[in-house]
Amino acid sequence: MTVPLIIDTDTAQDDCVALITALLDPVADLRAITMVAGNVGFDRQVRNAYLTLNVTGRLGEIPIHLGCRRPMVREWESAENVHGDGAGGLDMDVSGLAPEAEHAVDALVRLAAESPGELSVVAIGPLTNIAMAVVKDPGFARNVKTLYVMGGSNNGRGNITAAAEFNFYVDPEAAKTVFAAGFDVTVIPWDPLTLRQAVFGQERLDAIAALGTPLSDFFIRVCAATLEFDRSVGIDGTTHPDSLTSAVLFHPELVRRAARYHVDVETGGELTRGYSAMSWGVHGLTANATVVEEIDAEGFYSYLKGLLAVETKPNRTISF
Ligand SMILES: [Ca+2]
Repeated sequence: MTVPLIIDTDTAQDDCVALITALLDPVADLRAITMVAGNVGFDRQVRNAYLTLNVTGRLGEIPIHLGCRRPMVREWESAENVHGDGAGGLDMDVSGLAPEAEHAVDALVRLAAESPGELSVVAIGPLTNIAMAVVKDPGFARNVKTLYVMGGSNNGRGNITAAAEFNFYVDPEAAKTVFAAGFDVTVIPWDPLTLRQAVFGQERLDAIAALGTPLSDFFIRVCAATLEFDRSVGIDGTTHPDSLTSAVLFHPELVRRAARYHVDVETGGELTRGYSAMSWGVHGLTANATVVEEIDAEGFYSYLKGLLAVETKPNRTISF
């Protein structure tokens, strides 16, 4: 059985890897890519999505819808200090390629309404588009089968501040809106899950590089800037929160432990903007989300490595 889905992304580094999973995994039926303001400049993110489609040989097959270019009430803040251009300096001729005329929020609302209860959404950037779809269509949360969110930390450290993970920090109002909207939502947090179980150290990166495929070359290149940043902050490898999010949707058997939590997001704190309060059931709050706590880390790495070993034929020449 295939998994029909939309990926909502701020395409840079591991977002590209998540797109690769959705483009190559036979289980995945990727219906659209929706773009949201996040990691790097908006137009650069679109280019990174084209680069990813291209390396999988699927350029022109998946519609890209452009979404919100800034958070709901705040100014956009980038993570270019972490990701550079988000694609390791890779580039290509994008002439003749055009995103859809339909706005991402309209596409999310329409596609979910066209097949109620069937479509999953993997949200791996700030939650602006998802929240705006909730605002626009009160039936959106009900029409979506499952929402998989990369964001927040489960009573752990942040990455953009001590308290907050980037996606929730950039648009905390959107994140708060989404957790109050009644989705069937699964959360893949930054800490501890990603930091403990989805970091690829040098040995794994060497093994991926040795595959020698267009995809493995692309992977190493796209992850290079983030690897340098990660090492500068004491993380010994590349981090894969976004591809982990899509992977556990396609292969729930990768989840070793998950639990129900009440998740809410701080919008007013002086020091804690974007903090995810994940309450584990002892505070009298009704659970509204499933939070993944532990995965089969070796299985996740093997899964990605297996996909990167696939010999693809890029549609256009990749330059750098
Ligand atoms: Ca992302």
